Amino acid sequence: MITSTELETKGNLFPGEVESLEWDGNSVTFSTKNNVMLRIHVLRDSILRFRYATDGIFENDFSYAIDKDSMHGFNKFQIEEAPFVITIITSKIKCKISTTDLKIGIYDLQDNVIVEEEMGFHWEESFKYGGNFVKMNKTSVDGENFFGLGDKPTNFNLKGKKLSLWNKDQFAFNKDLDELYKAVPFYTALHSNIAYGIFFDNSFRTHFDFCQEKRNEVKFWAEGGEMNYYFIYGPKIADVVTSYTHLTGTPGMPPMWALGYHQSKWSYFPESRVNELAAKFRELQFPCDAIHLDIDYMEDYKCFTWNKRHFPNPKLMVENLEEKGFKTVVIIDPGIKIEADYKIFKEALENDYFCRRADGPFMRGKVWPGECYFPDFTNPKVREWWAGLFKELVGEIGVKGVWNDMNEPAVMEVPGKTFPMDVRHNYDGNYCSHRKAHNVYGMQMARATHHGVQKYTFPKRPFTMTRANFAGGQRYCATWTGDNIASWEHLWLANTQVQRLCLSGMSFTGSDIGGFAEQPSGELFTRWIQLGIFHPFCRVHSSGDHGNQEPWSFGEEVLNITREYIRLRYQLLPYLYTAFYQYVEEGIPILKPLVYFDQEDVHTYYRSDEFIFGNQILVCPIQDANVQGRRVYFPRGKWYNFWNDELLTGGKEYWVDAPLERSPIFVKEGAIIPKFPVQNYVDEIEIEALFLDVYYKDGSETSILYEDAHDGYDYKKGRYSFKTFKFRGKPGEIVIQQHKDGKYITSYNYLKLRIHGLPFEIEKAYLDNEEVSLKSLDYNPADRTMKIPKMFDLLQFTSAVKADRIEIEENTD
Ligand code: MIG
Repeated sequence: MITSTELETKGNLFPGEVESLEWDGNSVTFSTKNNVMLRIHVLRDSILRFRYATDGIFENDFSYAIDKDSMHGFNKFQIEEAPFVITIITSKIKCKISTTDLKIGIYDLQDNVIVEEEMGFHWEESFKYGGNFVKMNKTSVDGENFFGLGDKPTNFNLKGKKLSLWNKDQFAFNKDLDELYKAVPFYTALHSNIAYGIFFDNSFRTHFDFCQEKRNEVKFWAEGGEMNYYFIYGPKIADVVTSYTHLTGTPGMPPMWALGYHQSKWSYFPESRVNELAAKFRELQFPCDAIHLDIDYMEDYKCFTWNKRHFPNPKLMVENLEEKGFKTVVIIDPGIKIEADYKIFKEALENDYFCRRADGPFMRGKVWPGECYFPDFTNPKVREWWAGLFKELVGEIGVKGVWNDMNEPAVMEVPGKTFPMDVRHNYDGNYCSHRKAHNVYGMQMARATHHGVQKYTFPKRPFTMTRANFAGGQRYCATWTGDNIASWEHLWLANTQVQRLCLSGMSFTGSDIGGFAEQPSGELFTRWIQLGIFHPFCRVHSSGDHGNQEPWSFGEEVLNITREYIRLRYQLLPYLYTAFYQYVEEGIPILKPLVYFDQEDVHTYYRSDEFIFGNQILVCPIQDANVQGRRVYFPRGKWYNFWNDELLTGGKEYWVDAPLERSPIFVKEGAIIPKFPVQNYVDEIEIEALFLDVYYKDGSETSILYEDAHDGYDYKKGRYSFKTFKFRGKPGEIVIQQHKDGKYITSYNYLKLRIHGLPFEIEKAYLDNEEVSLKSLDYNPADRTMKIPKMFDLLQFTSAVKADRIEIEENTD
């Protein structure tokens, strides 16, 4: 931490008494006697934005994080004036502003405290850098818990932690390390069954203290810029997270292949080795959709070049891989080798696209290619140029995905492992130093790469990923948790970090399965695959210098088990794709930590191994060596054991057997889980029938299914299919009602139903209220499978002749 003496400041300064008040249809602005201004924007009935200025002047209002489309919206509010307090009232919350000291309190309409301020807004002038260190202290009520903040490799619940956000390349990071690759200054707080979120939209290094220094105080502050934050009311965590995700945006649908299995290593070369790898996957019928090429595909690590000795004809190789069902994904780095006749270097130099130091020289630093200059991705012209560079790689050679690395930005052999603070940035016309641009540099590189890949893969969808990111960067790229280690602790970390990223708006994420550094045992690799199949992004990657990490490298048993699990992922693709659609459309995280699933259950505040994949599958990874089982906490509801259909009642813990070939997976009762047949890669076969696994419930449950062409943009023109299945069951009868929306016609005509846990024998079947023979449905009583035409509205199975006609319920979802 920088101390006051270093800053040569006068210490903390506070707002004075309110002198004037103005408002319009969107916001209320307060001015104090000492020239502090506070502007409160009412963005929605449950979202307020707070901005403070200390010299009576607000900064230019610019944010990389906020999705422009989300800034307009409904915002009706009333103002009440009373002595010493002004109250802003929306249809969900009340915000009270004290006119004596500008402190804020926010309450629900029943006057329950959501959050109040301790010291409130204050600041320290920074003589050294100019501007202020801007600070906020809020009161934390007893029993408050905190979640979110991006990729922190620490306990899921952040209570008692003090953390800061400053993107850093941390090879082989360890648990509880603070600064990592991503900066997401957003958290959700939960107390008294009320959740609210704070998004501190400031790209300087930010700090968060969740009751560490003082047990009743939450603080957040930044080393520059404005105190500019969004308050998001729940009262459900789900409302907070989806609202935040809506504010900062979501990506488009990925091509479905990107949800398949990815194989990577640093590095696969030469071409013959890549081809052997591909052949081996197909020979072993181990599903795989993507092969990643790390930095060795390049000539001297120069971006947008190929090592022609190792890859004499990249276009042909990429085509051959494509024919076998593999997409080629390649890495790209921000450092551009200083080499007078290197085309990319020359172009950037001539156009003045490289970052410069304060006094004019270029920002020079060592990375893989040797000494490099670095494009200023915060300059819109640079982003456009960079996007255009993918013309050959993607447009002509046919690479389908691009992986952005080292964009924290990482620099070797220098203090701080990044640019010095004096480096200048364009920041889309809001010129600044690296202190302000550092945390968004990687996001802006990811954005430029994304646009390039999007442009040249058109009319197909792009796949891009990034290591460094900032709030809102989920709009552009998938991400992974970086250079982890092949250890059991890192398997636990992968689980925690991916869940945390899901609660931070970044659902499309995964870890280096098996561990990047060091060598996993076959057991660790197996357990990691068993977790990784439930991560939205599923890739095995390793540093390559500690032995092989292909699934067949650990012997027959590991190969067979991991193949079974990867096949399960491929079977669950329609289910995962549906969860992805809900993320894209509604900002709903693809993985739901238990506290998100049931915040009323206090056990969930610290039960963070277990999570819900999509809406209805409960997963609890095995995270220790040699175990034969573990205790699993089941949240409310009843859950079927995926492996044997045993039904367990939630709200408590159970011992669950988990020999190496069995990881604990459970399905919510009443769920209808859509499945594909096993494939070696996405769209290998035309699906003839979709499987629907129906889990009996005495009661009702709604399930959904989103489908489209798996690629391309037709889904945006209404060519998708969204189905709602409403299950109702009671002893002696089950009913499934289907509601269809959208214009996409699926290739298959039949559904293959399998009913789990049915407590009676089916005697009669009715399709849209007409009795049909069980034989005509190919009904097999042994495993309760049958074949149903896909377009039904109503299905009914009974143990005896049914009495009445069933009325189709209006779809209320
Ligand atoms: O300094 O490209 O996190 O996935 O294999 C290491 C080589 C650079 C770091 C990435 C890792 C990648 C590696 N890179």
